[in-house]
Parts: sequence; C-alpha cells; structure tokens
Amino acid sequence: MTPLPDAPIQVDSWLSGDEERTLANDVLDGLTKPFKELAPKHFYDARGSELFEQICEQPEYYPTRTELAILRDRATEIVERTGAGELLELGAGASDKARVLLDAMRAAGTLRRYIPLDVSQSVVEAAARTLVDDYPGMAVHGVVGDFERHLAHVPPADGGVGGNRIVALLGGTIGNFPPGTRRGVLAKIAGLLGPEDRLVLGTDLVKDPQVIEAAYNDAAGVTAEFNRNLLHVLNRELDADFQPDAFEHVAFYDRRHEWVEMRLRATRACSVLIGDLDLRVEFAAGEELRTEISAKFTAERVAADLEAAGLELDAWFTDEAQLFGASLARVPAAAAG
Ligand code: AVJ
Repeated sequence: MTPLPDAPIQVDSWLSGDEERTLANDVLDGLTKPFKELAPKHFYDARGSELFEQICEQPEYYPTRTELAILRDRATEIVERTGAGELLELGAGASDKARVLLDAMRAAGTLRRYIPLDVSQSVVEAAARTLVDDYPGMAVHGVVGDFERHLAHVPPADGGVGGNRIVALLGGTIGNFPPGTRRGVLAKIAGLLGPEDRLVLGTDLVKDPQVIEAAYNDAAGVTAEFNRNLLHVLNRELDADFQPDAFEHVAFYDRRHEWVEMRLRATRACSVLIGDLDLRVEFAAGEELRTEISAKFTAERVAADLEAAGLELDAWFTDEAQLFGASLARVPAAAAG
C-alpha cells in the first residue's frame, strides 16, 4: 500500500484503527481477571523492538547467537533442500538471521524475494530499505501485521523456478504461545506451504534452569526495561497512568510447564486508570501481571507439535551444547497441494 520510491519495495499494513481495538480488548480482558495477564505481542512498539535487539546482545541471552550459528552452519543445506527463491519471515525483527538464509539463496542463484512480516511498521520498513540495497535484484514485500491474524494477507508464492519458499519462524517466538494456540498457529502456517516449501522453526530447548533464568534476568537490566516498556505502551496507546517505576521485573523458569514466565510486580499498592477504557485497575502491593510465557522444548515435543499441526519433521539441527533447536518441516507428501 505504501510503495517506497525507487526501489522494488512494497509494504502493506494490516494494522490500522482496529489494532488499537485489539490492544484495548486484550487489556480489558487481561487486566480484569483475578490473575492479570497481557499478551507479549504488545511489547513491540518501536522502543520495544529496539530493546529486544539489545537483549539479543546481552551475554546471558544465548538464544539469538546460538540460532544464528546453527543457521550459518546449515543455510546451504536448507536452501538446497528447497531450491527456494523466496523467504517469508514471520515476526521478522532485525534481519540478521534472514541474511544468512538470503546469502545462501543468492549463492544458489535462486534468490528473488524477501517477505518480512512483523507487528512493527518501523522494523518492516527498516528491513526493506537496507535489504534491497544489500541484495540487488531482490524484491522486498513487507507485511505489517500479526501472524495470528494476517497470514491470509501474505502474498502468495509466485511459482516458477525459484518459486518455492522458505517460511521462517525463528528466535523461539513460537514459544510465546500456550500449547493449544501454538498448534493452531503452526496449522495456519502449514496452510501456506506448497509441496516443496519448508518451514524453518527455531525453538529454545529445555536445559539447566539457571542458564535459562539468567537469560531473562540480564545483569544490565535490559530485559527488565523491555518488560516495563509494556506499561509505557499502555500509557501512550490507551491513555493509562501506570508508573512503570512502581513495577519490578520478575522472570523465572516454571519446570512443570517447561516455560519461562515474565511478570511485572507492583512494589506498592496502586490504582491505575486506563483512560480510553474508562477502567480503573487496582494492584495490591506485590501483585503480579504476567506479560510473557516463553516455552522451552525438547526435540520430541517439537516433532509432536508439528505433527499435531499437520506437518512432518524433515530435519533437526542443534548446536553442540543443545541450547537451541532449528527444525525443517514440510507438508507430508500425501497432503501437499
Ligand atoms: C522473541 C519471544 C523469542 O521469548 O526469548 C526475550 C522474547 N523476552 N527476553 C524470548 C524475550 C524476554 C523472546 N522471543
């Protein structure tokens, strides 16, 4: 909808007025429950996306660099298996992982198009602008949207030689969804895959809880700032009056669910007005708001979730310390079409 000048770039945005309604609905739902909760997708305004990039550079946060190393090792093989000319990246964020796959596609001579989908307009536009320069001849078709709701708006593969595509859901983002929703998301993604296409799915793995907890409690406090940024989003978007300083960052590994939870804990009793909703929300001293779950997987769990979504595990890649896993998955031959 917004063609940028002088470049084979298109950016479509599916977030509009109805986006604020989604946030408002989520807030109304999540903050009026006995156990308060908000979905992690609301972290990612421009500032939140920037803070997440900084998290990825913290020494304790192992997932990003581990996944990047796995992809560097395996990109050629992944591209060979598909002959793909397109990369559709869901929840694109900064594009350094995409670059590893795009480099391999360029080396194979198949590279044609990159389709980043992200909830942040600034992230999609920045990716589009830098990548068209760095990959001459490649088209970028950005989609600003939410992959739970806007997958149907992703441009179709354009077919022909190099028309196969790789759909990438990296970083462990799939772990943000509770198990039932997760399989639903994977099933919708499965619906986008043609017979020769592959899903590349990144998943953080179950491991020593101390290693996991350190990753979500970095010494520099960047994750804490990222967590509290959610309250700034609510203040700005919904005219709320949270005092972010009155909330402390909490992150712990829940062994029973095999996921990390992030919460914001009120350090004192507070009464918050969400202006746009005409809603007053009370927090008792010590009360917590859950802001994220981030599931950790075993290889077996990933295979089972893929199967439940109608996908078949094609290859499983991990690092030497088995910190992180990357799966290649496909539609089973009989079901493809
Ligand atoms: C982007 C969802 C993969 O769960 O590790 C990082 C987000 N939250 N630190 C994750 C996050 C706190 C991240 N994902």
